[in-house]
Amino acid sequence: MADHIEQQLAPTPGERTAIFFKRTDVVRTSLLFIFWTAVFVVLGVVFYPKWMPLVMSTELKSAEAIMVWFTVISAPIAGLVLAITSNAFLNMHRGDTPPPDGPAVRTNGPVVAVWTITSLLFALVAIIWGLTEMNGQAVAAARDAKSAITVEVTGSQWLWTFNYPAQGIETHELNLPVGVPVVFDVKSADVNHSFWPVQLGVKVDANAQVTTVIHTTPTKIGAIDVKCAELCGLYHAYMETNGAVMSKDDFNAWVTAQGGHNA
Ligand SMILES: [Cu+2]
Repeated sequence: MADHIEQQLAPTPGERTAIFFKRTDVVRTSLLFIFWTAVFVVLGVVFYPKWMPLVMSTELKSAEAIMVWFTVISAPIAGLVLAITSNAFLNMHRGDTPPPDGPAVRTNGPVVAVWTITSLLFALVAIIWGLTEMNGQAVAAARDAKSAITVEVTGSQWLWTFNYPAQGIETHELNLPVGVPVVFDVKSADVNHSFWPVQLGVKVDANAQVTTVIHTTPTKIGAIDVKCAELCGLYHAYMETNGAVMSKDDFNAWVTAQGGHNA
Protein backbone atom coordinates (compact mmCIF):
# COMPACT_ATOMS: atom_id res chain seq x y z
CA MET A 1 0.00 0.00 0.00
CA ALA A 2 2.74 2.38 1.01
CA ASP A 3 4.71 1.50 -2.13
CA HIS A 4 1.65 2.11 -4.30
CA ILE A 5 1.12 5.62 -2.88
CA GLU A 6 4.79 6.45 -3.19
CA GLN A 7 4.79 5.45 -6.85
CA GLN A 8 1.74 7.59 -7.54
CA LEU A 9 3.33 10.61 -5.92
CA ALA A 10 6.67 10.26 -7.70
CA PRO A 11 6.42 8.65 -11.14
CA THR A 12 9.69 8.00 -12.95
CA PRO A 13 10.75 10.45 -15.70
CA GLY A 14 9.78 7.86 -18.33
CA GLU A 15 6.31 7.52 -16.88
CA ARG A 16 5.96 11.30 -16.62
CA THR A 17 6.83 11.62 -20.31
CA ALA A 18 4.32 8.91 -21.27
CA ILE A 19 1.56 10.60 -19.24
CA PHE A 20 2.48 13.99 -20.74
CA PHE A 21 2.14 12.80 -24.33
CA LYS A 22 -1.23 11.18 -23.65
CA ARG A 23 -2.80 14.47 -22.53
CA THR A 24 -5.43 15.68 -25.04
CA ASP A 25 -4.00 19.20 -25.19
CA VAL A 26 -0.49 17.85 -25.79
CA VAL A 27 -1.72 15.59 -28.60
CA ARG A 28 -3.58 18.52 -30.22
CA THR A 29 -0.56 20.80 -29.83
CA SER A 30 1.72 18.14 -31.36
CA LEU A 31 -0.55 17.83 -34.42
CA LEU A 32 -0.68 21.63 -34.75
CA PHE A 33 3.12 21.67 -34.42
CA ILE A 34 3.45 19.32 -37.42
CA PHE A 35 0.91 21.40 -39.37
CA TRP A 36 2.54 24.79 -38.72
CA THR A 37 6.06 23.47 -39.30
CA ALA A 38 4.95 22.09 -42.68
CA VAL A 39 3.33 25.46 -43.52
CA PHE A 40 6.60 27.30 -42.85
CA VAL A 41 8.69 24.78 -44.77
CA VAL A 42 6.40 25.17 -47.81
CA LEU A 43 6.47 28.98 -47.45
CA GLY A 44 10.27 28.96 -47.19
CA VAL A 45 11.02 26.55 -50.01
CA VAL A 46 8.22 27.17 -52.52
CA PHE A 47 6.93 30.73 -52.10
CA TYR A 48 9.80 32.70 -50.57
CA PRO A 49 12.10 32.48 -53.64
CA LYS A 50 9.15 33.71 -55.76
CA TRP A 51 8.71 36.78 -53.54
CA MET A 52 12.42 37.58 -53.72
CA PRO A 53 13.80 39.81 -56.47
CA LEU A 54 14.83 37.92 -59.59
CA VAL A 55 18.21 36.29 -58.92
CA MET A 56 20.59 37.85 -61.47
CA SER A 57 24.01 37.37 -59.88
CA THR A 58 26.27 34.93 -58.08
CA GLU A 59 25.92 36.93 -54.85
CA LEU A 60 22.13 36.90 -54.72
CA LYS A 61 22.07 33.17 -55.49
CA SER A 62 24.14 32.32 -52.42
CA ALA A 63 22.22 34.81 -50.24
CA GLU A 64 18.95 33.23 -51.30
CA ALA A 65 20.17 29.70 -50.51
CA ILE A 66 21.11 30.76 -46.97
CA MET A 67 17.76 32.50 -46.42
CA VAL A 68 15.78 29.50 -47.67
CA TRP A 69 17.67 27.09 -45.40
CA PHE A 70 17.29 29.36 -42.41
CA THR A 71 13.56 29.58 -42.98
CA VAL A 72 13.48 25.77 -43.05
CA ILE A 73 15.51 25.20 -39.89
CA SER A 74 13.63 27.90 -37.97
CA ALA A 75 10.27 26.45 -39.08
CA PRO A 76 10.02 24.02 -36.10
CA ILE A 77 10.58 26.89 -33.65
CA ALA A 78 7.88 29.05 -35.24
CA GLY A 79 5.75 25.89 -35.53
CA LEU A 80 5.99 25.15 -31.79
CA VAL A 81 5.11 28.71 -30.75
CA LEU A 82 2.15 28.85 -33.13
CA ALA A 83 1.02 25.34 -32.10
CA ILE A 84 0.82 26.33 -28.43
CA THR A 85 -0.94 29.65 -29.13
CA SER A 86 -3.35 28.27 -31.74
CA ASN A 87 -4.24 25.35 -29.48
CA ALA A 88 -5.09 27.85 -26.77
CA PHE A 89 -7.20 29.91 -29.21
CA LEU A 90 -9.07 26.88 -30.53
CA ASN A 91 -9.66 24.95 -27.35
CA MET A 92 -9.75 27.34 -24.41
CA HIS A 93 -13.05 28.98 -23.62
CA ARG A 94 -14.01 31.82 -21.36
CA GLY A 95 -14.43 30.46 -17.85
CA ASP A 96 -12.25 27.38 -18.44
CA THR A 97 -9.89 26.48 -15.68
CA PRO A 98 -6.41 26.52 -17.18
CA PRO A 99 -4.61 23.16 -17.05
CA PRO A 100 -2.23 22.77 -14.11
CA ASP A 101 1.22 24.15 -14.71
CA GLY A 102 4.16 21.76 -14.96
CA PRO A 103 7.56 22.28 -13.40
CA ALA A 104 9.46 25.35 -14.64
CA VAL A 105 11.38 24.59 -17.83
CA ARG A 106 14.45 26.48 -16.59
CA THR A 107 14.96 23.81 -13.92
CA ASN A 108 14.60 20.98 -16.42
CA GLY A 109 18.16 19.90 -17.24
CA PRO A 110 17.49 17.89 -20.43
CA VAL A 111 15.26 20.62 -21.93
CA VAL A 112 17.84 23.31 -21.20
CA ALA A 113 20.60 21.10 -22.66
CA VAL A 114 18.59 20.40 -25.84
CA TRP A 115 17.78 24.03 -26.56
CA THR A 116 21.27 25.28 -25.70
CA ILE A 117 22.98 22.73 -27.94
CA THR A 118 20.43 23.20 -30.75
CA SER A 119 20.83 27.01 -30.72
CA LEU A 120 24.61 26.58 -30.61
CA LEU A 121 24.53 24.30 -33.66
CA PHE A 122 22.28 26.74 -35.57
CA ALA A 123 24.65 29.62 -34.75
CA LEU A 124 27.69 27.56 -35.79
CA VAL A 125 26.04 26.60 -39.08
CA ALA A 126 25.26 30.27 -39.75
CA ILE A 127 28.81 31.41 -38.96
CA ILE A 128 30.58 28.63 -40.87
CA TRP A 129 28.27 28.87 -43.89
CA GLY A 130 28.48 32.66 -43.99
CA LEU A 131 32.29 32.72 -43.68
CA THR A 132 32.66 29.98 -46.31
CA GLU A 133 30.46 31.90 -48.76
CA MET A 134 32.31 35.18 -48.09
CA ASN A 135 35.66 33.48 -48.55
CA GLY A 136 34.48 31.77 -51.74
CA GLN A 137 33.31 35.10 -53.16
CA ALA A 138 36.59 36.77 -52.21
CA VAL A 139 38.58 34.00 -53.90
CA ALA A 140 36.40 34.29 -57.01
CA ALA A 141 36.85 38.08 -57.03
CA ALA A 142 40.64 37.75 -56.83
CA ARG A 143 40.60 35.17 -59.64
CA ASP A 144 38.38 37.38 -61.82
CA ALA A 145 40.15 40.65 -61.03
CA LYS A 146 41.83 40.88 -64.45
CA SER A 147 38.69 40.30 -66.51
CA ALA A 148 36.48 42.44 -64.25
CA ILE A 149 34.84 45.65 -65.37
CA THR A 150 35.12 48.53 -62.90
CA VAL A 151 32.25 50.90 -62.19
CA GLU A 152 32.84 53.90 -59.93
CA VAL A 153 29.59 54.58 -58.13
CA THR A 154 28.94 57.98 -56.59
CA GLY A 155 25.90 58.75 -54.45
CA SER A 156 24.85 62.35 -54.04
CA GLN A 157 21.65 63.99 -52.83
CA TRP A 158 19.69 62.45 -54.57
CA LEU A 159 21.25 60.85 -57.58
CA TRP A 160 23.40 57.88 -58.55
CA THR A 161 26.27 58.49 -60.97
CA PHE A 162 28.18 55.66 -62.66
CA ASN A 163 31.62 56.22 -64.10
CA TYR A 164 33.17 53.50 -66.27
CA PRO A 165 36.87 54.49 -66.30
CA ALA A 166 38.04 51.90 -68.87
CA GLN A 167 35.21 52.86 -71.25
CA GLY A 168 35.46 56.58 -70.57
CA ILE A 169 31.75 57.15 -69.93
CA GLU A 170 29.63 58.55 -67.13
CA THR A 171 25.91 57.80 -66.85
CA HIS A 172 22.99 57.64 -64.46
CA GLU A 173 21.81 54.19 -65.56
CA LEU A 174 23.67 51.05 -64.53
CA ASN A 175 24.24 48.82 -67.55
CA LEU A 176 26.45 45.75 -67.30
CA PRO A 177 27.52 42.92 -69.60
CA VAL A 178 26.32 39.45 -68.60
CA GLY A 179 28.88 36.93 -67.34
CA VAL A 180 31.59 39.55 -66.74
CA PRO A 181 32.71 40.09 -63.12
CA VAL A 182 32.07 43.64 -61.97
CA VAL A 183 33.83 45.64 -59.26
CA PHE A 184 31.93 48.58 -57.78
CA ASP A 185 34.03 51.34 -56.18
CA VAL A 186 31.42 53.11 -54.09
CA LYS A 187 31.66 56.58 -52.55
CA SER A 188 29.54 59.62 -51.73
CA ALA A 189 29.77 63.26 -52.74
CA ASP A 190 27.95 64.43 -49.61
CA VAL A 191 26.11 62.52 -46.87
CA ASN A 192 26.06 58.74 -46.37
CA HIS A 193 24.06 56.71 -48.89
CA SER A 194 23.86 53.00 -49.53
CA PHE A 195 24.27 51.53 -53.00
CA TRP A 196 21.81 48.71 -53.67
CA PRO A 197 21.42 47.16 -57.11
CA VAL A 198 18.57 44.93 -55.96
CA GLN A 199 18.69 41.97 -58.38
CA LEU A 200 22.49 41.71 -58.04
CA GLY A 201 22.20 40.99 -54.31
CA VAL A 202 24.95 43.34 -53.14
CA LYS A 203 24.55 46.41 -50.96
CA VAL A 204 27.17 48.66 -49.40
CA ASP A 205 27.34 52.07 -47.75
CA ALA A 206 28.49 55.00 -49.87
CA ASN A 207 30.60 57.22 -47.62
CA ALA A 208 32.25 60.55 -48.32
CA GLN A 209 35.54 59.75 -46.58
CA VAL A 210 36.26 56.29 -47.86
CA THR A 211 35.67 54.20 -50.99
CA THR A 212 34.07 50.83 -50.33
CA VAL A 213 34.46 48.03 -52.85
CA ILE A 214 32.00 45.25 -53.67
CA HIS A 215 31.98 42.77 -56.48
CA THR A 216 29.69 40.29 -58.13
CA THR A 217 29.11 38.60 -61.47
CA PRO A 218 25.79 39.23 -63.27
CA THR A 219 24.48 35.87 -64.46
CA LYS A 220 21.19 36.75 -66.15
CA ILE A 221 20.07 39.32 -68.75
CA GLY A 222 17.29 41.64 -67.57
CA ALA A 223 16.35 44.94 -65.96
CA ILE A 224 17.82 45.94 -62.58
CA ASP A 225 16.66 48.46 -60.01
CA VAL A 226 19.19 50.60 -58.18
CA LYS A 227 18.07 52.06 -54.88
CA CYS A 228 19.50 54.00 -51.97
CA ALA A 229 19.23 51.97 -48.76
CA GLU A 230 20.41 54.61 -46.27
CA LEU A 231 18.20 57.49 -45.16
CA CYS A 232 19.96 60.45 -46.77
CA GLY A 233 17.58 63.38 -46.64
CA LEU A 234 14.32 64.69 -48.02
CA TYR A 235 14.24 62.81 -51.34
CA HIS A 236 15.91 59.59 -50.14
CA ALA A 237 12.84 57.57 -51.15
CA TYR A 238 13.20 58.80 -54.75
CA MET A 239 16.93 58.20 -55.00
CA GLU A 240 16.63 55.34 -57.40
CA THR A 241 17.49 54.57 -60.97
CA ASN A 242 17.51 51.57 -63.22
CA GLY A 243 19.71 49.72 -65.60
CA ALA A 244 20.15 46.36 -67.20
CA VAL A 245 22.32 43.32 -67.52
CA MET A 246 22.74 42.85 -71.28
CA SER A 247 24.62 40.74 -73.79
CA LYS A 248 28.25 41.76 -74.38
CA ASP A 249 27.35 43.00 -77.89
CA ASP A 250 24.48 45.13 -76.58
CA PHE A 251 26.74 46.49 -73.85
CA ASN A 252 29.48 47.42 -76.33
CA ALA A 253 26.89 49.09 -78.59
CA TRP A 254 25.56 51.05 -75.62
CA VAL A 255 29.10 52.14 -74.63
CA THR A 256 29.72 53.35 -78.19
CA ALA A 257 26.38 55.20 -78.26
CA GLN A 258 27.41 56.97 -75.03
CA GLY A 259 30.57 58.20 -76.76
CA GLY A 260 32.83 55.73 -74.99
CA HIS A 261 35.30 53.20 -76.26
CA ASN A 262 35.23 49.45 -75.67
CA ALA A 263 38.05 48.26 -73.51
CU1 LIG B 1 19.20 57.58 -49.44
